[in-house]
Amino acid sequence: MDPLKLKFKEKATAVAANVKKLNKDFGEIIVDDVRINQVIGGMRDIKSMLWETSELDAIEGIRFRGYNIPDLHRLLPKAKGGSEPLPEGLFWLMLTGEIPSQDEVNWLCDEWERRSELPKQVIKTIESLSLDTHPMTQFSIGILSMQSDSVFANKYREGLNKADYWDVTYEDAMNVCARIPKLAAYIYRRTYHNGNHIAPDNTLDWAGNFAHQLGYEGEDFKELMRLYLTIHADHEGGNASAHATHLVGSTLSDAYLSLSGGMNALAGPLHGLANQEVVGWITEMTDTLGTTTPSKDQIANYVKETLAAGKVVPGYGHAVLRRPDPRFIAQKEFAEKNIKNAPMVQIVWDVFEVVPPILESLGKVKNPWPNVDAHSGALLIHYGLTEYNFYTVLFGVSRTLGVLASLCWSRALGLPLERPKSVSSAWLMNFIEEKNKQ
Ligand code: AMX
Repeated sequence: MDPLKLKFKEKATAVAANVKKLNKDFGEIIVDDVRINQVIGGMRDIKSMLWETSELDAIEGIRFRGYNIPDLHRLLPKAKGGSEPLPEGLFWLMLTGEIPSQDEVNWLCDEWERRSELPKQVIKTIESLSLDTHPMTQFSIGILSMQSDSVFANKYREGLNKADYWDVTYEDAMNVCARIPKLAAYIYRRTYHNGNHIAPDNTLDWAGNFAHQLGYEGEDFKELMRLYLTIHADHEGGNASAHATHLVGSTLSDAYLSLSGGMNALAGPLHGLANQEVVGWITEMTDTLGTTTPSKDQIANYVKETLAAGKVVPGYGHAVLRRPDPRFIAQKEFAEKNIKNAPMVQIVWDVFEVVPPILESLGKVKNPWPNVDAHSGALLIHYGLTEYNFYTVLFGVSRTLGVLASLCWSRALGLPLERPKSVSSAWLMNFIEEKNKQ
């Protein structure tokens, strides 16, 4: 058994025993109440699912197995000469709860390289799609096209003991994580660079090799990818891509089917597509104003026009967070350290000053602060990755790590089919009528 699988097995076996006992001894204890405005309003805040890999605090932001983003920056192993965390390290952390050593991360990087070949049918499937198919649609279809390779699905068909679900899910998760940068890079080069593909450089780490296969050789861009693919990986279980992956997975659909479901959720403009929307919105603003250096007053007027047209300001607001997203701050710090005089970055910083008071003044926006998507596009533009329809795929490559580490946990804990109760509006009205009679 490989060292990560062995460690995960040890940890998960202990947690599974605790969870079983918790359910048996305290299963009837109430952890939350549900209000009608939560039933109607997208189930915000209802504590109703188990998710081991990360937890989100409205003020502090995300913690992965207890470690916040500055902790990850400090503690996770880095590439030689680099200062950004390696995403391989975060995957190890999410599965084991332990910060890995440099050797452990090197092992994982080699292991993913070993598993990274794309099955032939993937290329055939992607090539059958028209070039104007959105990169996220190509990505989701590409993931599905690998499904016939699922170790879980094939073993399940042969007859698989429940106790072994986690083991084959781990194999699927490792294979998908290994292949996903290659799939994303293939889609990028086919869509924007005439199918001029670049062979992997297996002397590089997972994120560095991804940057190389996209066609970006600068060390700063590789560092950006290491940071980017770390901070987008997981945001507890209730966000749409994580929850969709979990829901599909709860039917015992394998990692490929589950991840594709999650990626379809990520492709929505209120979720992961917001990173492309932000750049689209800024570009429209600078085109309309005829300047790449708009004043703060000009930005404020443009924000007000956006709102008056009944649109959201992309990159701002969050269903859970109530402060500037630490993932936004991490990207801002990266830009402060590595980038000088980038007009789009400056606009992002000016928007950060201008937007919150305007959103606050509406009196209904619960979080006027920037989220992760407000900054990422400006960094990519600076390094020359200007094709912003592709940005959500980058998010998806990273999110794959979190949702598949979680799928391993769900299988190891034996979590059941997810099936919440829905009610009709007539049921709610009747419920109130009955309550009023009491
Ligand atoms: N611009 C304009 N209005 C906004 C807004 C924004 N950025 N954020 C929230 N609002 C509005 C909502 O549309 C809602 O209006 P309504 O009552 O007229 O329908 C009202 O404020 C209350 O919404 P909320 O409770 O503060 O937010 P929510 O939990 O319903 O939604 C989110 C959260 C992210 C969908 C929302 O803030 C939004 O649409 N933001 C812009 C899109 C975006 O950046 N999405 C990316 C989020 C991060 C991610 O998942 N990658």
